[in-house]
Amino acid sequence: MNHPDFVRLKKLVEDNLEAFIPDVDDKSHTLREAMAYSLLSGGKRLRPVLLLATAELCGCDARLALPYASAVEFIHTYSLIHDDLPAMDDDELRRGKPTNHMVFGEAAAILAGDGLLTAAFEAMTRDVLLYFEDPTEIRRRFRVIHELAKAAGCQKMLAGQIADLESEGKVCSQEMLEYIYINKTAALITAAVRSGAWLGLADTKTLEALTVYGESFGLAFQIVDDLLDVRGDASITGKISGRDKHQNKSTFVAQYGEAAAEERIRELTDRSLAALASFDDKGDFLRYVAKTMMHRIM
Ligand code: GRG
Repeated sequence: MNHPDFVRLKKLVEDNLEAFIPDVDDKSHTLREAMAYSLLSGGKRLRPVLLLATAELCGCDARLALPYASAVEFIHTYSLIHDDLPAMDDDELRRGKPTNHMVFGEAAAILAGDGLLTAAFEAMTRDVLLYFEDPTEIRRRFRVIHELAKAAGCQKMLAGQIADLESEGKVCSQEMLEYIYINKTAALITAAVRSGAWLGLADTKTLEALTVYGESFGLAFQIVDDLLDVRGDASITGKISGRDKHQNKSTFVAQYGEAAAEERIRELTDRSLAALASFDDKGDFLRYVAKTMMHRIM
């Protein structure tokens, strides 16, 4: 992703992310080290960049959106740490480095994930406290907190994860597979896109268009991730390839093949672009992100 806006927004995220890790006592420095290890070990920063981009698109200064952009990356990183644990996907490599539990042990990795999830809500609510006298300012921030809580919670990301774990070794219907992908992956991406819109006080039509964009792009993103797992090069993906087959995962590619996966990615990308039809050139960056993601595998 070398679009100047991606580079600019990613830098803004990276320059500010560490400051949102709460200070900890010297006696618990391992916890902070484990949190910082995963948070600061690279990653595309896709979700926070999307949040900042839609905030700007809807008229909110990206700097004001930083606590929320950081929060979404904290939540995403927590999910990766927990997903890599032996009790879940049992992975050894993430973002090109040993996974959190390989370095700090399982107990510390669980706590680092918990710490990041909690810190996300601490960062956002601390920001709300700055605006406590102004109902409009509070309302737009609370919308985001509610949005991210729902996306990370038991109706979405966790629902997708449990269904994913329970589908191992089984053949799933396309409906079930997409249920898993929509919740496990697309929900947080959609919430990031919608959060920027809430911060910009977007109207209903804009919010609906961005929701369709986020859902379609998020679903395509997971199918791309499946294809990369089959075709991938660990030096590009930062993960060991072939893990889905090894774990007997029920993925779109495993069930329908690579050509069908490519076709579905194309359809979903077209749908995400169509959702931006009324955005004129202000939607160009979001169009770029959707197309670039599709071109990772085609
Ligand atoms: C374990 C709480 C918990 C939730 C699990 C999101 C999730 C649900 C697990 C993470 C592992 C996984 C395969 C998620 C699918 C989404 C995905 C493709 C994640 C990787 O996202 P990228 O490519 O990663 O944006 P970087 O490293 O660039 O941030």
